[in-house]
Amino acid sequence: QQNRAQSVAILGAPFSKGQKRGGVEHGPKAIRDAGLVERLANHKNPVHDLGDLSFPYLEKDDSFINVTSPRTVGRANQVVSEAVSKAVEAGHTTILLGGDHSLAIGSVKGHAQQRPDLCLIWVDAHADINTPETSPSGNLHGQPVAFMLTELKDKIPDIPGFSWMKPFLTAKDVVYIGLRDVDPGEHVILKDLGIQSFSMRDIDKLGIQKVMEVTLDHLLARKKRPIHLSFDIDAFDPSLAPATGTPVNGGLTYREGIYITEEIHNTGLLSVMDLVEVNPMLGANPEAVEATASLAVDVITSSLGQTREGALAILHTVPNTA
Ligand code: 4U7
Ligand code: MN
Ligand code: MN
Ligand code: MN
Repeated sequence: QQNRAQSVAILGAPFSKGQKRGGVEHGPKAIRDAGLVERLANHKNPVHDLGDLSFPYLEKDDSFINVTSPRTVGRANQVVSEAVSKAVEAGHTTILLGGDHSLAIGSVKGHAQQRPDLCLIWVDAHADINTPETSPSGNLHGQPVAFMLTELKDKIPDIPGFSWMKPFLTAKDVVYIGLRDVDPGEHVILKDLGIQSFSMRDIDKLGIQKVMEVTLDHLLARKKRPIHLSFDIDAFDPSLAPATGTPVNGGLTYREGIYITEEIHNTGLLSVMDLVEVNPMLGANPEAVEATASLAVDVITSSLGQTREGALAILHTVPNTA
């Protein structure tokens, strides 16, 4: 039932405490204002905008080791996890609008509750696999993957706010695309666990077509299973997506980004998608913010089947003039 004949649910997650810059909590509004729901009006199945989640405010939330706002991020992710799990259970292809990338902990966890055999495609400039000990910043948006992986269980201390979850994914279920800013500790983890990853250099060398072929083969060759796509807008080059907190030069072109999502759509297996790290307070001007938000909309619509060659629509034949 996770096939094409599925309705779509949109969930907003206005949350920013996985990092220290203000504004990313306005990402869901910016993406909606860029016309997300209108652009999905022709979608073959119903689209339900479920509105924004609300997250508990915690008065006191001291750092743990160097991790900032652990209880706030932990509780918010518990909310996300329950909402995503419910939406998937209801039969929706679910789109989570961030918010910062720490939200992926709850999103992937909630998805896995319904689809334990899921695989994860992480499109990002960053690997987001720091442990609390390796993190240079203490920001949880740079650590979500580490919280998910069973192989890293012993590397993650008991962080306040996270007792509700246990690791649930293995390293062979994950593929990275777009990496170009990987911290030393993360590099060791990627190597040690043998995680399949395609850096921007790999994309330069192989081309995006080959990268997607190997990615989908790695994850799906043995068995078809649901895909979780976690898409950080900073995977794109900052010239295309300037309104984000941690831009890194040398990112995906528009065509590479859209090719990734088209190929994922073509599997018929996309089950949940996160679109995160759009920060409308960080563009140099309103045009920069609009460009970033509108790019986010394009990524989402193409993941859901909008094509560049023109879709097979209700109109199968060209009408004759009377
Ligand atoms: B994002 C960083 F040190 N690796 O851990 C860290 F460079 O969700 C950046 O991908 C993390 O945007 C970026 O803080 C997190 C840093
Ligand atoms: Mn990133
Ligand atoms: Mn990220
Ligand atoms: Mn970022």
